[in-house]
Amino acid sequence: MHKVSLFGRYALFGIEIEIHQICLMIWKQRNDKLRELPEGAPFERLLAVREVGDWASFSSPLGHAVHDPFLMKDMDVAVEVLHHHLQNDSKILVFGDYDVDGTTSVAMMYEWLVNLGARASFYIPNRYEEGYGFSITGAQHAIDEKKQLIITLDCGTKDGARIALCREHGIDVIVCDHHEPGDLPNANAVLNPKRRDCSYPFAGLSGCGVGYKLICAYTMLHPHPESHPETFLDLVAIAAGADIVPMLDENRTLVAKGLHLMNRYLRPGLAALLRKSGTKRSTWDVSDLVFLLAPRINAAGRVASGNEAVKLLIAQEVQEVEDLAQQVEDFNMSRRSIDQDVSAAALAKVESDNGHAEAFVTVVWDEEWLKGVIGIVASRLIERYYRPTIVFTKSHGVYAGSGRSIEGIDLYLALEKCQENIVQFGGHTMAAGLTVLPEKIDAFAQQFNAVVAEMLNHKRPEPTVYFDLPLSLSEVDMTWIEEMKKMAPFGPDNMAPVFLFENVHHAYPPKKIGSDQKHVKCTLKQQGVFGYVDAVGFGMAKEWEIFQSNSMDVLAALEINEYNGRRTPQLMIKAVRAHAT
Ligand SMILES: [Mn+2]
Repeated sequence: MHKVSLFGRYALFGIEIEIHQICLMIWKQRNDKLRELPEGAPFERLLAVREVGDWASFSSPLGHAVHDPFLMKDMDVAVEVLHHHLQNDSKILVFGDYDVDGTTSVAMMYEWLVNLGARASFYIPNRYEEGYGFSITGAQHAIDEKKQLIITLDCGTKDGARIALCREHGIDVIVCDHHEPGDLPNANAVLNPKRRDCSYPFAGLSGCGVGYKLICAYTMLHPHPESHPETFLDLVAIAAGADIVPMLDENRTLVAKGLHLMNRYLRPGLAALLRKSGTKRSTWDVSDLVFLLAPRINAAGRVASGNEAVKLLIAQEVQEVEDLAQQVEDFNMSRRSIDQDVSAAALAKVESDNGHAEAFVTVVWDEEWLKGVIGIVASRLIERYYRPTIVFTKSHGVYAGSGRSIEGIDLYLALEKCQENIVQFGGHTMAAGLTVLPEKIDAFAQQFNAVVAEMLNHKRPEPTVYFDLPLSLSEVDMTWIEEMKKMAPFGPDNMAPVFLFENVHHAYPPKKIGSDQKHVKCTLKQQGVFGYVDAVGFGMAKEWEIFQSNSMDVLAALEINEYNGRRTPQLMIKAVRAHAT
């Protein structure tokens, strides 16, 4: 089953979102800053609209140099501290978040340290007992175990108090993070490209990407026969795919290299996970990272513990790999069913809330909901209502919430403005986590609504689906579709191109296809234009009525269909509407 994947701009976080569930979408040209459309051949126009710049360089991300890691603030100190502890055979604790970014970073850093002969161990906090970030239990563990160095990955930026506690006990701390910084913790080094005082050329790295930079920097200064940073690019690529970071600049290079590596060699744990997923594919792209690997790796931390994910990513022994992969697959199955139940319950709650129709946000809570799925549920509620959304559950006496946002609303900023009703919060523009005292939950919901209403100027936003260019069917041509593929890897800020075809007609009656008749296959033509083009709309049978009409507008990506050795261009339909005359 094809997923309407990277064309949507919703927070995916490794979860399948079908964007055409939102029925009233505005169709909009992606780059509307351009006063008039560029001229020329279709591909030239596309590159102009995308403001790609130097195509020769953009189209070969594999060949790109990445940035010097020492451009990152504190990198020199981090390498020095790390070197000191490796020289002294110190006890090192690798601490990371329970999500995909965190567990891949921990697997990477731990494996690398072990390869160098270090006395390393790793620690993933329990989502339910400890919550997000460098936990007090984790700090206490490091103190009790007499660790001498802690490396935090994908967290730590906002954990000043716990880091200070460890420092008081003589433990050195290196933070590798990419979350929005507030007051910086007093760690020996805080590696975070989002620091205001960090002049690293690219702020969009994942947490795993930041950890990778530390490994690269160390290896530059202290080469070691067992230190091969590039062997971890598979993990860096998965983290970037799962963590909704911009697929631009260095991330495109790191992801392209990671996929290149995975297509030559798959680490045993990933091979096992892909086998369990039942996929028949033999080469991997970003959507496999996002839809096949990320949800499974995430499921461990959602349902049980992220430790199993780390163990699987570093496992080598055949039976151990098999057992762990099965366990993770089972976690993913139960995640799915819990996710469905909680989503249904949350929808019912919102529907029965009389005030919701007037609100600018969706805030919903229930003490019984599983904390591990509330972020996914928030994403699903956005699909339905298209509003910034926070879903809370109760955890250790407080409401713990997970929020997702829509285009144009910086969730982190919105929460910052509601601080008087929040115990703790952290995150990014499109996703964040927070805790709220039970007696303040109503006040928070009201204030959050007021803040977002203000940010929206009290105008309800309309969900928008973007296309790059209007095209004529006669311009659909194999040669440039082939060339366009070099824009990959696709992801946020570099979505796969989508085109508008106006006033198209059926050359033959359209057909419903697939075992469940959910998909549509048709052949399209345009008046006054030479040639027919085949088109497929996955999951589009629900728009059957529109497909019956004489004249449609279509938003579609362009792909090449291979059938019996014949290669022909094909429209992958993303949205349809009746053509307005
Ligand atoms: Mn992250």
